[in-house]
Amino acid sequence: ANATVKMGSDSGALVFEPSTVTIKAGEEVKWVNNKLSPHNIVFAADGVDADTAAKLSHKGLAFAAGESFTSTFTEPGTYTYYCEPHRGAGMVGKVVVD
Ligand SMILES: [Cu+2]
Repeated sequence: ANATVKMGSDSGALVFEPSTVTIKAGEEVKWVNNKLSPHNIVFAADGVDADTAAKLSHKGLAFAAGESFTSTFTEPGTYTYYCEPHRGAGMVGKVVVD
């Protein structure tokens, strides 16, 4: 993967770390389950069409530490996502594709 994001910080905060990653078109992001599971990845359809958002999302919950998801981003843009169980706690992130 060209960027790796931890789901849950090492210190046990409900965040994606880092919360923003920047990649180039055609590159891949990997999310690795870390602390305070379960987590998932849901892309918002804001500025991205719903089909693309659905394709990038991984709605199945990851429970085990070390479990991971990957998505490849083919189009430049800013993609926002959240963790469904922890959205209210502020577990949100962004992928910037140059
Ligand atoms: Cu979460």
